[in-house]
Amino acid sequence: MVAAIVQDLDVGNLLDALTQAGHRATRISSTGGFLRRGNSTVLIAVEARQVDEVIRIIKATCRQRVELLSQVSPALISLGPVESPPPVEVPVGGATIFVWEVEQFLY
Ligand code: 2BA
Repeated sequence: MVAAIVQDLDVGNLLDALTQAGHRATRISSTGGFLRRGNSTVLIAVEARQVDEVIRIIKATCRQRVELLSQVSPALISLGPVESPPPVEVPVGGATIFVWEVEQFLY
């Protein structure tokens, strides 16, 4: 089982490339624990010999981007005008990939 957490901007191209290469995939909408922004988790069950190819496809279709993270909490803003520090740049992606063995696979 390959699970890839990818940015929503990349998931369409990833699903296209996987299906064109003959793989089956499931997209689950997910949320990153750090930024609390939406991302996508794609599950791809393949034979062990196909894992490298799937990882190549993920790397070819998902790229790194920079997200801006505001350092002022909404709670502080609600107290009145505050001088906000500049947002912090956070690199995200291309993809966070997990691979594990599947014990049973039933239709
Ligand atoms: P987020 O948790 O929203 O993290 C977004 C980006 O923020 C991360 O990008 C990383 O650059 C940074 N980041 C995360 N935790 C941090 C921390 N404690 N301190 C400083 N910077 C931090 P990526 O590493 O590319 O991760 C993208 C998304 O992949 C994550 O979104 C999360 O949904 C998932 N992910 C990453 N590592 C994971 C892990 N070990 N287990 C489960 N999910 C993971």
